[in-house]
Amino acid sequence: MSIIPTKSRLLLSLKIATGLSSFVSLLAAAQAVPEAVRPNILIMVADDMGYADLGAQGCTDIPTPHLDSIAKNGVRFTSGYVSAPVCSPSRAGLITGRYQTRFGHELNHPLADNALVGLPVDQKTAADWMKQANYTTGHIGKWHLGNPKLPEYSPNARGFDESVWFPGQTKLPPLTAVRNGKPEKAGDRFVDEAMAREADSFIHRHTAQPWFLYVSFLAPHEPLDTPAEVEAKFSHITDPARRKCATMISLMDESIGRILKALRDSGQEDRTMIVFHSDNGAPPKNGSRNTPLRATKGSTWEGGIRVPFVMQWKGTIPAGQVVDAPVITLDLLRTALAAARVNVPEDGALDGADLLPYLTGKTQKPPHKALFWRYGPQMAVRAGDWKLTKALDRKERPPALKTGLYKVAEDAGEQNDLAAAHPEKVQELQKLWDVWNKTNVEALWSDKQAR
Ligand SMILES: [Ca+2]
Repeated sequence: MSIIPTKSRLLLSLKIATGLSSFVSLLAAAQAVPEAVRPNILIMVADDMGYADLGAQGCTDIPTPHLDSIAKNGVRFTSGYVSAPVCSPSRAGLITGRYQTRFGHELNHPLADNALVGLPVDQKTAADWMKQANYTTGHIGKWHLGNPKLPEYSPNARGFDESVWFPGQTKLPPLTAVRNGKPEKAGDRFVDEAMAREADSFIHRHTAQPWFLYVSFLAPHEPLDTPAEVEAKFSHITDPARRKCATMISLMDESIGRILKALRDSGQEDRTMIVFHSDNGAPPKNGSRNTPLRATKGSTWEGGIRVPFVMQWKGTIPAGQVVDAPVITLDLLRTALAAARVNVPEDGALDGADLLPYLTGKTQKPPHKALFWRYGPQMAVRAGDWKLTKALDRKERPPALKTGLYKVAEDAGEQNDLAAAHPEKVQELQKLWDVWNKTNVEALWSDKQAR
């Protein structure tokens, strides 16, 4: 059986037979995405980029035209969440489509990429799911789901046909890329540009069969490494950390521009679902900003878990949408599987929602009744406009856990604690969280950073 869907084959043979490429392009556009086409899935993730640092979200000192183009061509989620406020558990949630607290991946594992532990091997990853659906699967960039040098935790062992891992120690030359387990030197001037070059290659090499590609950038996480000639463009920014952050985000955005161009040049733009989000909010010191959200990375205040989040799928998801309904990165796997026409058993295998019915106007019902977080002693639940949280604000001295009830749909900065005025709401949300928490297990390892 051919791996090229019927309508694609038809268009391809028309194109070859007639040479009327403009006619075929028009025909393809008119049909939007043909039913038989299973889209490519491209998920791009920034590391520690704050909610405010997106042009489409009002940022004025860092240009992000390519990220903004994704929002313009598709959707910008104003309440887009990750499932944890730090790197590793956030990625564990994204890559499994499950609350990572269900399987103990609650905290950053010790020693980062040198860990002896990692994403539990009994957990099925997005790459495993997509590979079963005959997708080609690729990983490029950061990993942080276990030591990639250990056979059981490497990206290749977790469902990825191809992996180019970039260790995060530095973003400047000399760069090391670990391709399918074998280290090699990369000659690029900045690590995110090296990732874009790899993604460009992947996209051009895989045009016949649908693919799933996870591009995991290192910007703007510390260290604040920047090529001097690029940083010079931001010399008007006086705060050094902000200047370096602007440089890194700008370089990442240009890298994303190269990846989007590869999709266009290879004729795959309309059959690719593209997502970009940050893996957690900005930390206190990398120059990125969460304004107007409260607090930072490492907390279940909004500044830790609400992130820049945009998505496009031309011809299927209507363009120019700004969606305020809460969504979470756990939704991405289920949405990708729905797009790939994979049936998911209703046995609790996945926690996310398929976003397509909501984004295409087939339903007005928001994707979620409630979203939940547990991160060590911190917790949060968001249901509709409301959020109940017990969280740590690292900017306060001394940092201390605080509880509060906020109408976050109106009070994104979590300034107005309504717990005393609405005890019944506190009780309702706490009960929701308690029921959800019964599905969680104890953290598999400890992390003193968690509080
Ligand atoms: Ca991170």
